[in-house]
Amino acid sequence: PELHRIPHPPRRLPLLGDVLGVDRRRPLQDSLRFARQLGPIFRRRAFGNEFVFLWGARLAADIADESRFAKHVGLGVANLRPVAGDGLFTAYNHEPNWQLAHDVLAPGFSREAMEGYHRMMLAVADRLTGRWDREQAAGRAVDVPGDMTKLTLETIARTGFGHDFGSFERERPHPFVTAMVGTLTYAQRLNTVPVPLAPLLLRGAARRNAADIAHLDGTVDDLVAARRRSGGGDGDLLDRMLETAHPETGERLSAENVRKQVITFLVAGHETTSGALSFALYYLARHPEVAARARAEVDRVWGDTAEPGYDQVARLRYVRRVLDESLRLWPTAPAFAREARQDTVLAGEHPMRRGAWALVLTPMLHRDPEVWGEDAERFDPDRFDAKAVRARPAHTFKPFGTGARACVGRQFALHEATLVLGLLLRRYELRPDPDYRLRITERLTVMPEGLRLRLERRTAPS
Ligand code: MNH
Repeated sequence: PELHRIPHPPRRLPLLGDVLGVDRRRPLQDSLRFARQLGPIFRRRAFGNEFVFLWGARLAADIADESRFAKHVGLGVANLRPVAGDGLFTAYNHEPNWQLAHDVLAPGFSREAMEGYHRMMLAVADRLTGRWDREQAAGRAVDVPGDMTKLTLETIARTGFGHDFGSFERERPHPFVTAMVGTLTYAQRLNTVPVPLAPLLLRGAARRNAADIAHLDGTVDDLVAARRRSGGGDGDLLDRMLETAHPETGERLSAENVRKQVITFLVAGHETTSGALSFALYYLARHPEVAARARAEVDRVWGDTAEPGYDQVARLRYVRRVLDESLRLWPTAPAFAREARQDTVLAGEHPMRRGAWALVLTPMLHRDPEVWGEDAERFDPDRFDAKAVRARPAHTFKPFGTGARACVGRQFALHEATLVLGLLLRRYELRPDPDYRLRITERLTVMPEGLRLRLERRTAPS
């Protein structure tokens, strides 16, 4: 966008830019603070580059127009190219492998496919409750983000790739997770140093990052080799990647592209869902009246069926609203970038050249008082009842991004998370630590830091 009309922080340093008072480990939370000071569109300068952020509902709705704007692969997403290459999430719009992989893999998220994953999701959730039962019996608090990460990694690995990481059989995170967290953290850190100096300033970190990437590659190559030896799974994502030809062109994914897709889906398929579940459990523990209502719904809809069926998950309307409201306040992929496809004027006000881009700051879009009211900071799942949703303008709730490049795993994530919240609400009462204050860890994604809960087993009805 044309910059001079866009506000920026008042005190800028030469060369360094808007770095006063910022926390290099929390770039998102700094941007949220700037957003509150500077309004619906603003810019931050870092080492000579200007980055435009927007969050006002009118601007966000206009930049969602797919005829004039598209996904921009920049900043954190671009920094992940060495990890995920031309995989679905990091591919440039013009790369042919995007359309090819999209067409081949999207049917892996159809309703029929999802129904097939349901039993496996239940089986993984069973391992979580097994662990939580033991922790509860021993009088220990559970590590919410840690255990949600075990759950969501096992779920995507099992449903998508027929693979078992054995996360619940270990105390510490699986080395795949440690390597993944390393690469996400590194990709975020790259944004906080001048590009030409990165090799110097981040030399040690760059070496560790290369080792992390090698670990991810190695894990994936083993997994693919095992599948090739066993000669095919049951039509899961990995089968699609390896066997399925494009319905029209007959083209297949190359071996190198498969490697990037497997990494992409193992990472994108669990990290953000883990955060979403963790925030939802945080809010449920903090709002016993909401938890009671959600639990009553689970009891009513599921009764005492041992294993809820696929259709019984979608019927948990209120639990789903709890999840939506958690994703409103803390969308776990907290920004996405959009670029102009041609010279255009954003919202009738900001001229943009072809290729110019801006970041949509979702947590602020989701708190715009003009859309969500003066109490936008308050947790209230009723904002997502059908009537309230109909009354809201389009493009005001965007936790899964927008347009052709929006999240392909959305239904997968929502089904998994609603199912697991239902199972946990039915089984436990959640007891928060009264001294816990929400703190957010950032590694491109967001997570509640150090969240632990105590559990009580419910006696009825299960
Ligand atoms: Mn997901 C793209 C958020 C769960 C796989 N995802 C996106 C984008 C957002 C997003 C935002 C768009 C990013 C951008 O515009 O640059 N995703 C989420 C959230 C959750 C989530 C908040 C859980 C909650 N995502 C999942 C799951 C999977 C998945 C589960 C896979 C099983 N996501 C993807 C892939 C893309 C994506 C793949 C890239 C799609 C594309 O560009 O074609």
